Amino acid sequence: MPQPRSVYNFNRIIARTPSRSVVNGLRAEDRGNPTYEGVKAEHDAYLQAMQKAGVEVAVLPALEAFPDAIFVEDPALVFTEGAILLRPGAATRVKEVEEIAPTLRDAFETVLELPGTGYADGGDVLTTGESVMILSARTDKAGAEALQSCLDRLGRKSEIVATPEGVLHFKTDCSLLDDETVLSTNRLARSGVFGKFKQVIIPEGEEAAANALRVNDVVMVGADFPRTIEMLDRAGFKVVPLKTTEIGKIDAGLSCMSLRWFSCGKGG
Ligand code: CIR
Repeated sequence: MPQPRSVYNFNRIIARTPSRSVVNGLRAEDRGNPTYEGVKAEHDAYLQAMQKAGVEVAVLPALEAFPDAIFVEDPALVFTEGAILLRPGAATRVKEVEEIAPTLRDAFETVLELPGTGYADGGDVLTTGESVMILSARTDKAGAEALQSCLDRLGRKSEIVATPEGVLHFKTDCSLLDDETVLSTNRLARSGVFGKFKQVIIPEGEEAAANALRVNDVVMVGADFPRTIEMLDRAGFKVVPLKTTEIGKIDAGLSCMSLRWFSCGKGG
């Protein structure tokens, strides 16, 4: 019998080397370009932390034509049961799906494609015991419903909830700390989406720290957020601070740089 495991137990990830064009990555508000060297260093440290957390890392080559392709979380979703190819809501990112599809077809026996014409970004999906799905600037109603039909086929329950105005991706503002606890910004927690969870609220002024990432025993947190780090440390979590200053300039955080799943061997 397989051991019961938590949704944050992963043994494999897929990541993608940043391209030099990453400096032109999409952003809602311009705070200056990130540097390629800075992004690369942050990405390297992230991959090292993943290995240390016990995960086998596959790294795909850089794609110069797609500045945001380093953020592999958005064009697809992966689970032990299979993968889903999505349709990102940003026009410049739609073709990232074709780029990642062959890798997913090699790694998973079941690879579903989002039906219809709606848009859905992986960054809008928080996988808990259920999968919480969201409408946001990037995921529309048609995309969210199409994604629900795919999740059904993989045997995953899901719900569609609303992201507050001004939040790019659902996971921009929250992450899972353990099976029953979420880390959330105050604005997202106030919207009432996490009714059944224990909620740990990000200290005011450190909202970008909400995109933390629980992987096995550790919680990866942006190194620029000392109050969040201290709070989680005191709460007993094993915190691994990682620099996100450069990727933060293009609206990214720690979850965006990998597709994570627990592989039981063949077919996922
Ligand atoms: C974008 O706007 O698409 C990228 N610059 C950032 C993507 C962040 N991805 C994520 O939160 N899952």
